[in-house]
Amino acid sequence: MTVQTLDDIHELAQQLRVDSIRCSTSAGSGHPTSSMSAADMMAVLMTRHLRYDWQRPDNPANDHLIFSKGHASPLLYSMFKAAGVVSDEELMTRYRRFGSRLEGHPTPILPWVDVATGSLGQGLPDGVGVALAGRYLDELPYRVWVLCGDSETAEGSIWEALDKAAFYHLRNLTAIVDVNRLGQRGPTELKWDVDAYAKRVEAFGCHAIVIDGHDLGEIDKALSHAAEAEQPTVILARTRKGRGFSDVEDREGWHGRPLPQEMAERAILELGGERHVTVTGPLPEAGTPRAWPDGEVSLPRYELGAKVPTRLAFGQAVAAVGARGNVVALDGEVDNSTHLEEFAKAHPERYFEIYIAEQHLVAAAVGLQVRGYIPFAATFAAFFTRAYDFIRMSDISQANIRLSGSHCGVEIGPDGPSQMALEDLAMMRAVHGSTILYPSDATSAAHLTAQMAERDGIVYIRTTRGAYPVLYGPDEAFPVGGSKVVRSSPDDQVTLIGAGVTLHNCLAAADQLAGDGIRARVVDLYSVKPIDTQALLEAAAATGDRIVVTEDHYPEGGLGSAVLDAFNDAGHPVHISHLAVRDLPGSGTPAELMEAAGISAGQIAQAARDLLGG
Ligand SMILES: Cc1ncc(C[n+]2csc(CCOP(=O)(O)OP(=O)(O)O)c2C)c(N)n1
Repeated sequence: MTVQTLDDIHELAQQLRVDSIRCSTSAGSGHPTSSMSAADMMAVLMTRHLRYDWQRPDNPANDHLIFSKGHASPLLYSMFKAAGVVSDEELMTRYRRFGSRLEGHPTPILPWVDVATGSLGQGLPDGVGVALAGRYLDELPYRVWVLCGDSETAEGSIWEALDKAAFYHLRNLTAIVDVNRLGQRGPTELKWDVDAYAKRVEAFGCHAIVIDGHDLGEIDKALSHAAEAEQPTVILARTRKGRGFSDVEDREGWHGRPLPQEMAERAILELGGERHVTVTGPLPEAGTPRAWPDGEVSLPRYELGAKVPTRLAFGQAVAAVGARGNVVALDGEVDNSTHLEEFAKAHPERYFEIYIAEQHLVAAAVGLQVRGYIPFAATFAAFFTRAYDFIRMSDISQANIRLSGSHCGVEIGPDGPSQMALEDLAMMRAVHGSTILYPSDATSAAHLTAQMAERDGIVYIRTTRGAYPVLYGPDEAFPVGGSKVVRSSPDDQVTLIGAGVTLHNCLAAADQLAGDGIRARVVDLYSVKPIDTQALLEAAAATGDRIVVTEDHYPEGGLGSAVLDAFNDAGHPVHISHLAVRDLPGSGTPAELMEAAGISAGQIAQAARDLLGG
């Protein structure tokens, strides 16, 4: 049947409820009541407002629909059934089953899903990123619709997102908050106080519309208003959890519980039985994204021996890579420290200031890459720890994002430990499929930055605050997964491995050892993940398995762990001498702090002597 009138839409909404119950009961898990409260809104949206070509999810003119409350996947997948792209059989037999694309929470394995959700407070921030792309880059009139839970709005990231949406005048963004009064364990903080929500939304600069989320006419009007608003709109819809089945409607204790078979049968009866309505909603008008022309990428060149911080080389290189029209950059209000300001100067129209909101920094990058852009987001490495759940989820989103963390380690000196990243390598190594680059000089930093643009997944570069000598000529190659033997001789006795500032300390240590007649091989491990296992094995073979690894990072999960894992995985376990920051640092000069941490040149040399038995 064709769904046109509000009566037809009511039928569709009941179908969405029935299917949400059927699929979760058949799976034995899922969130039917969270789906039922939002079914009326989603029925009106997909019938009259969501301009989406279901047969062509890659149509650039399509609207975007994001379920920030990803646990309402029964509702989303029931919409896919109603759109005719998922069969009733698949929904009933595959939902939440092993190997199925209909996972417990939505992921982009499904072609109609942009981003993975399920960790609450992330879908709306991601949607802001997509809306930024629509308004400022694609220059297409598509809209971004995001369904949020009311308990979800306790997440600060929701308010970071609304703040940025208002700042960037994202009138193409509509959040629909399903105010069903209940969260997981009971009532939410604000219950049905929709006026309090409205005040908060307006205080953040967005347009608030309060409606009865079960009145189809009101929903229709609100969605039309949202499309015409000058600012981002937040629809605050008062609803009832479990709406449509009296046994569970507005009752506590039914969050995340499928209905037992007998209850499901009664619920389906009360909802008017099974239906198999298919909807054809509006299609987007044809449109092509603005083309951003590509220029020539000409990387900065540095003189051997010149002292240049790797963070500066990163900034200059990313500005150069910005000659490619699809490269964009996002700053966490520290671009004069990370040197991302170089990109801002060169390409202001593809630069987004996110201010001090690191979760949003990552989420906006994820949203931008949904539309095919290549985002580089930069802040102090320490502050990415705050966005770790967003980084973790971006991996599940199969997102391609590039992160640059500056000011790593005790090397930053007087600012003290609050500004020092000493956990970032461990954190980033643990991300599935991530790439981690840690250059020691400006030339390698520039080349690795350029390669970041080419590489899929979560790509992280760790940069250093201080200025150290350029070690490599401008035409040297730095393949990801490689390393450099910076110093060697046929009769090396010990291998010193470092990256970033510790490579310079290793070189100084090798000089000291040479004074004692000891020959040290020095390896620049600029690619922490993937790691150059072959080079490590060769160095171990050449130096009798005598290896010192030194890192400006806590001992757990960093360079030393990466080296040990590589040897272990290669079936050649070794015992290394591992110098790392083992005590809580304070303030001081870089030299004082590295000495206190035991990672200075003198301490590396001593560790080498100890390995050689004297
Ligand atoms: C960051 C995060 N914290 C906790 C959870 C666990 N959780 C899943 S759903 C939920 C309650 C959500 O309530 P609400 O946003 O009101 O959505 P509703 O199901 O009521 O529509 C919670 C706490 C989660 N998924 N993500």
